[in-house]
This record gives sequence, C-alpha cells and structure tokens, in this order.
Amino acid sequence: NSVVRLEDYIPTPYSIDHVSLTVRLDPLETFVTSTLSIAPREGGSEEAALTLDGDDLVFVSARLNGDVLEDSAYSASDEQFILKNPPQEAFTLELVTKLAPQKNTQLMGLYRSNGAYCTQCEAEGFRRITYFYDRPDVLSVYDVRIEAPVEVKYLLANGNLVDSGTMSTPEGYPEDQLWHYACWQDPFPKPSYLFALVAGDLARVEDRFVTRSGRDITLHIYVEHGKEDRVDHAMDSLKRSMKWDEDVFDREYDLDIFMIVAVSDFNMGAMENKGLNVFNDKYVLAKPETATDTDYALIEGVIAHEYFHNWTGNRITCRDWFQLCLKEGLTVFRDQEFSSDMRSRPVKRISDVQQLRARQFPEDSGPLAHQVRPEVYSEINNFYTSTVYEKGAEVCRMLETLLGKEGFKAGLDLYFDRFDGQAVTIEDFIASFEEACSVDLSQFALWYRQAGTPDLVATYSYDAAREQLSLSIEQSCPPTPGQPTKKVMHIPVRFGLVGRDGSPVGFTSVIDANSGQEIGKSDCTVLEIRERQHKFILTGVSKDAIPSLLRGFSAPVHLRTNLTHDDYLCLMGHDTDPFNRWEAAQFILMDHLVQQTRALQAGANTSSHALDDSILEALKACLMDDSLEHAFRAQLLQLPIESDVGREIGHDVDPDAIHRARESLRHALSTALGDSLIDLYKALDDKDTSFRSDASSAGRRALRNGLLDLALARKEEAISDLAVAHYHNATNMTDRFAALASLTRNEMPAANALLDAFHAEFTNDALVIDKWLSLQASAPQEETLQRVKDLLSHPSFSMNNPNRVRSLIGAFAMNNQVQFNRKDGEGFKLVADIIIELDKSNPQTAARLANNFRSWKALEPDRQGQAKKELLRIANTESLSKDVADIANRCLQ
Ligand code: BAL
Ligand code: ZN
Repeated sequence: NSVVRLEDYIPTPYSIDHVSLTVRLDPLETFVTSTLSIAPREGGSEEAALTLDGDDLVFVSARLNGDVLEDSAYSASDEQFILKNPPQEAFTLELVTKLAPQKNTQLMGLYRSNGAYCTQCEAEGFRRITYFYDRPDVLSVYDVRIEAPVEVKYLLANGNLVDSGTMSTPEGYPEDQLWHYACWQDPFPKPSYLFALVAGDLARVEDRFVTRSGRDITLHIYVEHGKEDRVDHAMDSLKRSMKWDEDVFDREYDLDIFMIVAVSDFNMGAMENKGLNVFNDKYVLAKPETATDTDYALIEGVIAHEYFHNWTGNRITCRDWFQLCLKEGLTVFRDQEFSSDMRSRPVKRISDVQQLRARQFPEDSGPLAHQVRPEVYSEINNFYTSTVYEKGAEVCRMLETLLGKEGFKAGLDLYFDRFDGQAVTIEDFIASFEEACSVDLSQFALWYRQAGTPDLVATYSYDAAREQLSLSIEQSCPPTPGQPTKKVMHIPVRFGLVGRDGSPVGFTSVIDANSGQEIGKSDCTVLEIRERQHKFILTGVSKDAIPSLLRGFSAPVHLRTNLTHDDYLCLMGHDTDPFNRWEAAQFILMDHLVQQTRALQAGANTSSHALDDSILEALKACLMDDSLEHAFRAQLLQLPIESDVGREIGHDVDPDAIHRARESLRHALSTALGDSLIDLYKALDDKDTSFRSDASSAGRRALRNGLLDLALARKEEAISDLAVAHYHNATNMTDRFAALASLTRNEMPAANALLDAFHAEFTNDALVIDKWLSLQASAPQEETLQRVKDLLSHPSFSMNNPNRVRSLIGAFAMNNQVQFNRKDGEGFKLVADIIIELDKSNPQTAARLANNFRSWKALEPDRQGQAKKELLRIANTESLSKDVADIANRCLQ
C-alpha cells in the first residue's frame, strides 16, 4: 500500500489561480466544464508535466488556450489527467468530465440526497468532480455556473450570487423542459476541499445579521420541505456564533451571504465550505417534541464549529493534510469556548473531558494511536480522529493555560495577521505564539509529535515545622506504534491547596526544586512540568493541606497521586475548582469499580466489596446541595462508563465483569440513597410544560432524569411505574426518551411495549428513529445481538444512510461493551459482516465502524482471539477499500 509522508512535501510546479466551472446537472449525466488559469510557479521544476488528480472520473474532452488538444499531448484516465508539455507561461486548460451523481454511493464528490444534489469535497472529493490539484495548498478564486431544470429550484455554490435566470433547454432534453442557471463568485482564494454545490427543491428559512462594522449579511438555512419548523435553534446558534467570534476573537464575516444546507445523507457531521456549509440534518433540525437537550447542545456546538472555520481553516488553511489539526484542533477549541460561554463552563468542561476519555484515550492507548500531527498516512479520511480533533483542542487549551488569556490572544492575532490567505503549518502556528509572547515552545511542540497519553505520578508531603509542602511529579509516556521511546514533555498542571477542613490554603512562594529557583509567588496557579522528575516546594504553607492537581483538566494526561481516599473525599466536598470536585468523585468510584472487577474476575461474588459509607455521604451531600448547578449534580450521578473502566484496568479486560461490577455499584448507590432520589426527583418537577432549551432548564431535566435512572437500578415495580408515567406525561423528547432509555437499559418489562409505541409514533421521523435504533443496540442484555440482526431488515433501517448505520451498528460497537465484546465472538462477527458489506458502497463509513476494534489488544485472551479472527477476515477480504484495509491492518500490527 502506498503511503504519503510529511517529509516528502513539495509544492506543485504550477499554480491554478482561477477556476471557472460550469456544471450542467443531471442524475446520470452531469457535465462539468472546468476552465483553469494555470501558471508555472516561480522556482517550480521547469517543463515538468502537469499531473492533476482524478478519482472515478469519466474524461470527455480537453482544450489548451481554447484549442482542442491532440491525443498525444495528454493522457487521461479515471485517476489522472497529465498534460505532457505544458506551456512555460500562463495558460488556460479546459477539461470536461461526465458524472452520475445518482450512482455515487460513497457520498464523496457530487451525489444525491433525497433528490437534491450536494457535494462533499474534504478531503479528496473534488477530484471525483473534475481533474485538479486536489490538495489544500493550491488556492484559487472560483466562478461557478450551475444549470438545471427549473424543478431543481435552488442552485447554490460558494461566495456571492452574481447572476441567475432562465436559459434555453440544452440539446438532448425535452424541448418543453424549462431550464435555469445561477452564477456564483467567491472572491476569496480557497483550496478545492472547500468547494461546494447544492441544488434542489428545498425549503428556505431566511434571517440576517449585521456585523460590527455595519455590513448586512443574509442568512439562509435550507432544509427538506416540511422541516422548516425545526430551524429556529440552528439559526439562533448561527447568529450567536457570528457575534461571539467578533467579541472574543475579533473575527468578522466576510461574504454578503452565509448559507447552511441540511441533508439527510452525509458521511460527516457537517462541512465548512466557504459561505455554503453543508450539514448532516442531525446537527441542524430541532424542535422540543423530537430533539433532546443533548441534540440542542450539539447543534449549537456544530453550527459554531463550522462557522468558526471561516477564519480557522478557510481564510487560513492547511499546507497539507498532515496539518489537519491546525484547523480542526483550533476550531474545536473555539467551539468548546463558545459553548462554555453560552452555557455552564464547568459542566461543559466535564462533558468535554468525558468525551476525550471515552474516545481519544482509547485511541491513544491502542494500535491506532497516532500523533496530533501525523507524519505518514495511507488514507487521509482515517485521520479525522478524536486525536486530531479533541486532543488537538487540548493542545490549544494548554497553550492558553501556559501563555494566559492575553498572551494566547496576542499569538492568535499575529497568526491571523501574518497568514491570512495562506496555507500553513503547525510550525507557523507555534511560531506566532513564540514571537508574540517571547517564549520558547520547542519542548511544548512535542505535543504535536508524540502520540500516547502521558502518565503523571504526583507525590506530596507536608513538613509542618518548615511550613512547606513538597510536590514531586514524575512523567512518562507509554510506547505507541512507531514510537517506542518518548522525550520529556512540557505539561501545564493547574493547582491549588485545600485545607483538611475544606478551606482554601495559601502559600508565599513556589520553588522549582530541580533548579533551586523561585518560580512563582502566592498567585501562582500553574506548575510547568518540564523534567522527567520535577519537584516543587511551596513555602509559607501554614497548615496541612491537600494539593488539588490538574484543575480544569489542564493537560490531557493520566494522573495518579499519593492522595488518600479521605483526601479525595475532602476535594469532592470542598475544592473551589468544580472540575476537580467531580474528578475526585470519579476517582473514588473508579477505584471501587476496578477493585470490584478484579475481585469478580478472581471468582468473588458481586457483593464482595461494599461501598464505603463515607463515599455515600459525600455523594449525597453534593446531590442535595442546592448551591450546585443541577447539570453539575447530574454529572456527579454518572458512574464512570464501562469502556473507561476497561482502559483503567488496561489488560486482560473482561467486559462482563466490568458490567456486573458497575451494575452492582449502581444498585448499591440506589439502595443507599433510597427515597431521597425520588423525593428530589419530585421536587424538581416545575410543572411548567412550556419548553425552554437554555442550559439551566436542560440541567434541571438532566438531574431529574438521572435521579429516575439511578432509582430504577433497584428494579422496583413502583419506580418502573413512575418511569412509565414520566414517559407518558413528557412534553418534550428529552424527558420522553430518558424514560424509555432508563426502562430499556434497566431491563424493565414495561420497556418493550413503550419501544413499540415510540416507533409507531415516530415512524416517519428518521432522526427520532435513530434514537430508537441506537437505544436497542446499546442494551446490554443477551438478546440484543439477535435484536440488532432483526433490525437490519426492519423497514426503518437502511444500509445506504450513514446515520442509520451509525445508530444501529455504530451504537452496538461503541456503546455496548458487553455485547460487542461477547466471549463467543458473535458481536465482533456481526460488526465485521457489516463492515465488509458496507465497504462495497461507502468505504469511509465502513472504516469508521472498523475503528471500534481499536481496543481489542487489551481484552482477555479468549476475546482477543475472537477479535483477531474477525480483523483477519476483514483484512483478507477481496477488493477491500484502502480505507478499511488501513484500519484493519493497523489494528493487527
Ligand atoms: N472539516 C470537516 C468537518 C469539520 O471538522 O468541520
Ligand atoms: Zn472542523
């Protein structure tokens, strides 16, 4: 398999400064005429052939400076166009290709979704439309003319609309068929991956935004007919995003119009094409009866993310695909900050760290581990990963922690000023901060180059006589594929001291014991760990105190400490950092789950390891503490998820034992907290049936639903009845689905009838049916395997729609640790069968599913054997795509 290496980067010998595209739309015979203004680059290799990328293209014709090319002057295949002896001065090349969007099942390039035409070009989809230098460092100005029958009502492309009207019917079409056209100009040079075209009979919702310099921007959201009533939240999120980027980062929108189109067939979540974002409808459509609070929050975050790309990604883009984190990590950081400002910052941080641990940490600790800025790939689509996105965002957050808010803003301002309109690298990004803040970030830059989650071991001791607290932090980073040894990293550890009575404790100075230098005074909040073993002394500590470390999860590391159980209980009850209050509870619960799982694996019964009363008291105190936000209290109720427990154990993992341990802990907590759960649940019913989607209302619902779920762990009929009533009385999808999910996951007999009723009520609402599919696939019971197999032939399921596949099979593989990892191997076999089948039509989505095998090496030997068998079966499948082969082979290495 051919691979691409960062070290081999060279610019193209020619630039393409202008692209003029005419696209005549037809489901089976779309003609694309692309006229390219090309010039040799200064310093480019003289008289080099011009080799343009193609993928699955049907070549029609070529002209050079207006003249038809002789056959001997070029070669054209489905994968390449080569102009053998290009002129050594500026010239135009006209290329015509023919496409069949209706037959494009890969959903890359130009395809059809519910009758509308749409495109997806990132990373390498433009080459499925026309021959081009399909790489991010070739920036061109685009003019696009779209032609179609008038039934194809809206004709959209990037930029500003400059002309539209009716046209004569093209040859070959019925004379009475009326045609029209639209011409778009995008003045901002862009790489081909940001090209977009959408055309179809859609519904349009209109609004406007006035920028801070007084420019009036037209906002359009296009959806399928009948869904116009689900757009308000997306439109409101868009306007808030536009305002926030002006207020916080001084970034103003630059075109006259901003468009969002929601389509129902989409491989990704959404796409930031210049001025014309295309979205998976899941991240646009919401109304209270069909979308949950989680959906509302996700829509807000994804709308913001795509909008923010206009500066971080579009105005400044990546030199090559190795630099993907340059735009993605930074843009995730920006959308996380936006959501923190719109909602509760601590609650958002906890939820982001939960995601990071659930998705990125397993990737970083298994065979698919890779650097935030990878150095080699065989299929770039497989690097749209949690490491590039979420760990990439953590690296930006660490920069902000190290440089302070002002320093970070200064670095970013310099980056925007210096590189606007260019395609750049991580080195350019880092250099902006180094220059703006006069710091050396060479050691910090290892975060981009070294894979793996660093381990920190912190040991503290208090010397009452000297009034000193000493803290020693040792760092290491486990080996990852291709990186057996690691260099010492630069890690920011935010910290504070908490007295044993719960009060904050001060200090007078911080000494770096390795160098003997004083590095901070009483206002120091961040320790910069730069040595393998780095020791600090805090002086003037007047009483014994507990160090609260890694506040706000200031670095994406795995931390162990010599803090005692009682120390963690104290932090849980009193830390001024809300994240560390939650983290302390998680630490205690995780410790219990790990011990309990080990005992079960060794043959003990489920009640072998009782939960300490002090933990129960501490949890109850937090739960009942009205000074804490509802959403935060709901997060405290969530036990560590099963895959996190598996990762913590690390090897010889038995998912059945983990599940039993976790269920037993839920039961114990539910029993011990007793009536207080239901009392609080009832007290939180505000009887107000009008729906508000704000964070505070959502928090109240989250806590109420969490309490009901935990109460159901006791599996009592009376509580089941309460949950059934909760379902029937619900006036919004959040409450209704929460009741259904709790009854299903807790295996209550009432669940089945409600699942049927739910399906009957929402049969025609695909996004709601996705929830129904995914809930059933996530249920841990033995029968789930057969149920998932049955659902594959259910009329509500379709293998052609990525959302349906992710909801059923993705949820089974990702959220159902017990059934996916079945000891008999049947879970692996089911997922492998689907991967092999789906690979024939949509390799990208198939490869995403294959990622779920990433933790197989940590399983106990029997399950490892079963997983390996299926991975080998996938890898040995004939005509396997590059996408799936890459994942299967890396998993097996
Ligand atoms: N650029 C791909 C979709 C996204 O990250 O916004
Ligand atoms: Zn993005």
